[in-house]
Order: sequence, then structure tokens, then C-alpha cells
Amino acid sequence: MLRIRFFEEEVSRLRAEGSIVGSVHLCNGQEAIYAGASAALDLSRDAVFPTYRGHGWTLACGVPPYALFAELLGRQTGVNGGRGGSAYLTAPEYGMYGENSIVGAGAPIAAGAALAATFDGSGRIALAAFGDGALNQGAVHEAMNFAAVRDLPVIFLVENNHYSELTPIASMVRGDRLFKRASAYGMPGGQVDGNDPTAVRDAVARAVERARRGQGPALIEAVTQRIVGHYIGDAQHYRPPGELETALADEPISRLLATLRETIPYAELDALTERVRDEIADASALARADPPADPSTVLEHLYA
Ligand SMILES: Cc1ncc(C[n+]2csc(CCOP(=O)(O)OP(=O)(O)O)c2C)c(N)n1
Repeated sequence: MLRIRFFEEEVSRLRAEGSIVGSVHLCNGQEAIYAGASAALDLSRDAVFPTYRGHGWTLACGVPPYALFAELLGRQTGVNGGRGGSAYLTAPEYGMYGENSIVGAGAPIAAGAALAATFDGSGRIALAAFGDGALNQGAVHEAMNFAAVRDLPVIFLVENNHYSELTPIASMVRGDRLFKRASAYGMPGGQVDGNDPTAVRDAVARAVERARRGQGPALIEAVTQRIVGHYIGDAQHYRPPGELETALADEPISRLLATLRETIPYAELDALTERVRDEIADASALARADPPADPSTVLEHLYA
């Protein structure tokens, strides 16, 4: 979780100085979901399909921060040779099958990967992670219905950060228990505290166990808050007064550190924090020193 947070803080800095260009969506505040869910998966065979807010998922899947920085900076050494950038990362060798900028589009792709698993005997679980806004997309409902009726090993994980871009969830849907839609498709659904990595891990582990037994998909709603703007530069004028302060008081990292301080000496935790901070600073410096992607290779890897 610390690795993700410090990574995002460095990305924010690199974007502000102009070293990273293009669309960037940070995930600060949602780290517990990635840490918890990835701990419940077997990433040597399972497949994760996140949205454009995917740096946290990519790191949680085990992609080294250096390779991710290099990608965001458009370097040849990036995880996709500098071609994917922030919004189109893939790293299937780590179980990260690719971000998607089309809201909700990862859900049917995950259902497809799960369908393939029923034929290839891999035992793979596909996890589609998307926001509360995406849950209103037709493609997501088609994917949930198809997965349910075919008992596909898919986990639909909603990162309910209460906003779709700048629009609050309350003005998009009636009722705040999004997981209840699961029952309409005949699959289990539940809500979990998305700021608690252990709670997320346990909920995903239960869904994984079920899916591996051939009992089909589940919908998990992880309730959280993003503590940064939707995009870098978002002034967040749409937030009611006090909301951000309340969210900051409950954000997953300070909450986890406070709990850990009850049993682990302060000095040890501080040393760990510093170690992760240094790891991120070193990875960023290393990536920045790498050569940019060569424009003469632009047609490589194009298939259509
Ligand atoms: C099909 C489609 N419609 C609209 C957009 C524009 N758009 C980009 S992000 C976003 C909000 C998505 O909100 P949510 O699913 O809650 O995810 P979050 O950004 O909160 O993680 C929208 C509407 C898009 N990218 N794709």
C-alpha cells in the first residue's frame, strides 16, 4: 500500500513538471483494495482487468515500480516499451491483463477470459475491477448476466469511491448498496470496507474459492474514497465542504499504520516507510535516465 501511495505521489510530481504527458488518473485512497484483492489471487494464473486508474493494480500484481515509471515516462524500458502510458498498461506475465479507458469495458473481457478458462483447464479466475459509475454501463450488466448463467469464474469488484468523474453516486442511482444488483443475476453479492485490506482480501478469497469450485461469479462492492481529484489538476469544487477532511481521517494507510503501531515499534514502521520511499525515489531516477521510445519503431506491434 505504501509502495502504491509513494508511487502515485511521485507520478503527480512528474506530471506537474511535464515529464509525464497524457491522461493520468491516480488511485490515492484506494490502495487497500489492490493490496487486499491481489493477496487473494494466484497471479501466476489469475487475470486482473482494471480500469484507467490502474497504477495501484499494476504494482499490486508485482510489476516493479521502475518498469512502471519507465512506461509512464515513455521510455523504451517501460513495461510496454513506452507505448501504453498511464491508461493502457498491460503486464499479463504478472496477471495484469490490461487497463481499459472505456468505462465498463473490462467486465465483458474478463468474462471472456473466464470463459476461456472453462475450456483450457487453467483454473484461472478473472477479476474485473471498475468504478461505481461503470456499474451503470450496459456492457457490465451483459457480462454479469452471461457470467452468472454460465457459472463463469469471474469476480466483479466495484471500487465504490462515490464519484463517477465529478458526479456523485447519489445523483446517479437510488440507494447506496450497489452490490444488491447481484441478486438480479442470481449470484452472491456483498459490501466490504474498501479501506481495510484484510476485509477486502477475505471477501475476495471467499469469491475465489467459490469460483474455483465451479460455482460461478460474485459481485463485491468495496466502499472507499479517492483522496485526490479524478484527474491531475481536478480542483474538486464538486466535493461538499469537509468531505475530503473526513476521507483523509479514514484513509487506508494512516489507518493501517495506526493499527500496526499497537504491536510494532514506531522505529521499525518508520524504517519500513523510509525504505519504501527510497525504493520509489530510486526507481523513478533510474527510469528517468533511460532512453525514450524510438519514434521510428512506431509501427511495431500494430496488427490492424
Ligand atoms: C463508455 C465511456 N463513457 C464515458 C467515459 C468518460 N469517463 C471517463 S472516466 C468516467 C467516470 C467513471 O467513473 P467510475 O466508473 O465510478 O470510476 P472511477 O473513475 O471513479 O474510478 C467517465 C464517465 C468513458 N471513458 N467511457
